[in-house]
Amino acid sequence: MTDCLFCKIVSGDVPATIVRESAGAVAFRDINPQAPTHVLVIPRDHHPTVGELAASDAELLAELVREAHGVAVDEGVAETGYRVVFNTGAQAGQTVFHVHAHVLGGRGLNWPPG
Ligand code: DGP
Repeated sequence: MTDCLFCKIVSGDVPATIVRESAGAVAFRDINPQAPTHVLVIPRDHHPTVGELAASDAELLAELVREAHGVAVDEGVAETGYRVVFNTGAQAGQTVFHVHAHVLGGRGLNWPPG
């Protein structure tokens, strides 16, 4: 999609600090980190939400989750604990409608989230 911010990160038209790539996914640091590790994992192809992605390409969703775990291993937070979050819909805080997994770690994370 031409006016999608995260599609532009995939194409290289918008710069980002990319930390990991796979055939179907790209992982880059969040511009406004909420934890010492805060990385976004996105599909190269445009899908708006995790629900739509689950229905249309479940294998690609599995790849996102594998990559999220890979980020946690690379960042050294897999053993201590990390969180994977898909904000879905405006009320849940989704602001960019290109599905993305937030990978958060490196500090204690409260539950329930706000
Ligand atoms: P969400 O609110 O769940 O849709 O998350 C969107 C995230 O995207 C938010 O944590 C901030 C991040 N973000 C927004 N614009 C940019 C950008 O231009 N570059 C990077 N690296 N992250 C961005």
